[in-house]
Amino acid sequence: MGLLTIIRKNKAKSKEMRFLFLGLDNAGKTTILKKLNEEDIQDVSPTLGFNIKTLIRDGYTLNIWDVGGQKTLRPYWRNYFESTDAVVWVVDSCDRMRIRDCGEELRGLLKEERLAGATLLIFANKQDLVGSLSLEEIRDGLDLHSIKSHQWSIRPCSAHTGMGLEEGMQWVVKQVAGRLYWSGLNSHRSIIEIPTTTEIITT
Ligand SMILES: Nc1nc2c(ncn2[C@@H]2O[C@H](COP(=O)(O)OP(=O)(O)OP(=O)(O)O)[C@@H](O)[C@H]2O)c(=O)[nH]1
Ligand SMILES: [Mg+2]
Repeated sequence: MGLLTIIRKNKAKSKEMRFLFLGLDNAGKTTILKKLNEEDIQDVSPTLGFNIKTLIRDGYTLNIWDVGGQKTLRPYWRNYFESTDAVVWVVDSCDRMRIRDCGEELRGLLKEERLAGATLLIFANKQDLVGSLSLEEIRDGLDLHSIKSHQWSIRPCSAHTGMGLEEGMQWVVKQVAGRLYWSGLNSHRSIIEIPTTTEIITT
């Protein structure tokens, strides 16, 4: 039995996944996680260290690390990279001023060797607000098409209304499960999903 098969079998027994929620400060990471966990989202304050949440989805236990995104905290992100199965990159769709910064931080992250195999979900959050950037604007602002190293998908969502959250999580769980527990799914497929017209781009 090969090493990869043994690892897959052990992982399959525990059915656990490790997710890392990252993004600039104020993007909505903590609010998204609270909403997914059916907690009150009224009084969310900036994360100065990290939060851990455990969610069960599709029979898998998701151990989720939510790390503060303030500039002074970003150098500490690397402490959380080990054994990460998926990165959920949360974007504040109303933060036009920092969309380039956001792209640069994301590109820096994707160069990390320890994240090499991780699936990438980009949540375009705060879509409930008037004037939020469209999915295409965020895709271009973050230059997502240049990402060839990771399997990625960008999804619209709102932590306040809950729109798009479960769908996004379903996608990422399915991709990680496909990679860890099954070998049949395609890898390195990139998808952009737009709420009204769905466009699928395969790179
Ligand atoms: N309208 C709207 N506001 C949101 C949404 N998601 C988050 N917010 C608000 O945005 C602010 C920041 O949310 P947080 O969840 O603290 O953001 P964060 O990414 O965890 O920030 P850090 O912990 O500093 O990295 C809060 O005031 C939230 O209520 C959303 O989908 N819509
Ligand atoms: Mg937070």
